[in-house]
Order: sequence, then structure tokens, then C-alpha cells
Amino acid sequence: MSYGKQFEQYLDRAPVVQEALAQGLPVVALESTIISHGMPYPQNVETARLVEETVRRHGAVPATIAIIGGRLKVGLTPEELEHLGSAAGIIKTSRRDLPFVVAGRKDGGTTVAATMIVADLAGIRVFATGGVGGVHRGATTSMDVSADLDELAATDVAVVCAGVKSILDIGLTLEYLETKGVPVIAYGVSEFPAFYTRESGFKVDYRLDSPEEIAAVLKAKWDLGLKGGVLVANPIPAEFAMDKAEIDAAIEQAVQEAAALGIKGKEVSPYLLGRVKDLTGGDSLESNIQLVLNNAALAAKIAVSFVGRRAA
Ligand code: PSU
Ligand code: MN
Repeated sequence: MSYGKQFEQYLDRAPVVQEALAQGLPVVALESTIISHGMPYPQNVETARLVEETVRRHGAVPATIAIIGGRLKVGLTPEELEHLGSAAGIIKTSRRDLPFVVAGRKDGGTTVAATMIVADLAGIRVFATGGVGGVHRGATTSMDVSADLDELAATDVAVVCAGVKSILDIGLTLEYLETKGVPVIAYGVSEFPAFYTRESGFKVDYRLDSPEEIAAVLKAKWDLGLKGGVLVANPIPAEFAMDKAEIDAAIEQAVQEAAALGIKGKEVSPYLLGRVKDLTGGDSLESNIQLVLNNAALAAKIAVSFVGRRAA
């Protein structure tokens, strides 16, 4: 083991992922808090499988990232995926949780922040998810800002998402990303999308209309030594978008309940996501699944174009 690569002793790349990385083929990282804490069983495991298939169908190798028995897994077996989606006691693992889950040989679903960290260690530059964390409503007093945002500022991985849910303060989330120097790209639209809906009311400065243009931005950023990630916001396909009034009402109620119950820290996001799903009677779950698949397809296309450029 060479000095500076001590992390390799904790990392298990699945053979197909190892092979793809060695050959310079496109790989797309996928997160696992969405599996352990973001969706109910069995739709979570089914969705995770469909996401992997979608990445393959678009010419890249999927690498779902999670922690099993303290090992940083880059690419899961079907048994590991099933375990992560169905077992009790899987730890929601963000940056600050990682050393405890590893040292304690525990099982963890990795958030966007932790997935970026492990993807970077493994040498993967493109990552697909549903929604990223952000600045919560009321953050001016609660100071509840997801560690995902500082990770985007620090770690060289592009994250394809469907924007952020309005459980967050979308305007403040965009301000924070601007402060931290994180490029935000809206794919094919001029507004930052709001996860369940294509519009949020917030314009972005950079709209790009092809995976190739996005890959060119990634290459330029990292060639210039500009550390950190890029947030690619891909709006939900119109046929799966939700009614804005319905989703806004559910979110408003969930946010008020969370405040009344005094929910804090890492429980806030899972609580809000679960309540929104219950209040919308499962409509939101179907939208959630469809937008994740849409993001997986775009991420694969970006990864294909990106490795092509790197080889050129
Ligand atoms: N937002 C979603 N779905 C999710 C999450 C956020 O719409 O599954 C998960 C992601 O794993 C994200 C994490 O990284 O919640 C953010 O949690 P926190 O706000 O505690 O940083
Ligand atoms: Mn938080």
C-alpha cells in the first residue's frame, strides 16, 4: 500500500466496476440513503435495480455505493442491495458519520455527500440521484444546511439530480451554492427544477441542452484545477410531474409537523420525505421513481461523453 492511499484498505470495488475503471470506461455512482431511508421496501430495491439497468442501457457501468459491515462498497451484489433495502438498523451515513460506520463495522446508506466522497476515492466522476440536500426552510435560525452542499464545493464529482424539494428553501440553497462556487447547470430548461415539478420560480444562469456540453464543462473545470463538484439539475419528465398545489400543501403540512414535533439533525430530511409520501398517497413515490430513472439515463450519457473527452 502506497502512502496516501490508505483508504484502499477500506474500499471494495465490485469486479465489473474495477474492470471498467481500469479500462477507462464510463461508470456512474449511485447513492443508497435513497434506498435505506428515502423509499419504502420493496419499491426501494426494485427502483435501485431499475436505476442500475437504466445506466447500463445508456452505455455506462452502475456502481451503487453503500457501507456493509464497515466496508466501503462500490457496486453491490443483489443480496447486498436486498439487505440494504429491507434490514432494520441501516445507518444514514453522511460525511461526519463515515468514520463511525467504518470503524464500528456497521451497515450504512450513504447520503449524497458520503456517496461523493466514496465515488471520488474510487475514481468515479459522475453520480446520479433523486434530490440533494440543501438549506432548510428556517435555516436562518436553525442553521440546518445539508452537508451535501459543502461536499459539492469540495469534492470532484458531478451530481445529476432533479433539483431540490421545496421541503428546502430553494432560493437560499442556490445562494449557498453560488457562494461556495459550485456550478449549477439546468438541463434543457431555464429554471432550477423543484423535484416533483419542473419549475421552482428560480432562474439559473447556465442552461445546457446536451450531455456533451455538460461533459465539456466538467472537463474544463477539473482541467483548470477548480476543486469541487457540479450540480446538474434535470427536470422530471412532464408526464410524471405532480400538481404543484397538491405537493405544496403536503410539504407545508410536513414542515409544520416536523417543527411541532421538534425533529432535529439527521432525522429532519427522512421525516419530511416520509410524511410527504404518506400525505400524497403514494403519487409522489411514483414521480420519485421516474425522476431517478431519468437522472440515471442523463448521468450515463454525461459519463460516456466525459470519458471520451478524457481519452482524446
Ligand atoms: N432529498 C430527497 N431524497 C433523499 C434525500 C434528500 O429528495 O433521499 C437524502 C439524500 O441521501 C441526501 C440526504 O443526501 O437525504 C440529505 O440529508 P441531510 O439533509 O440530513 O443532509
Ligand atoms: Mn440537516
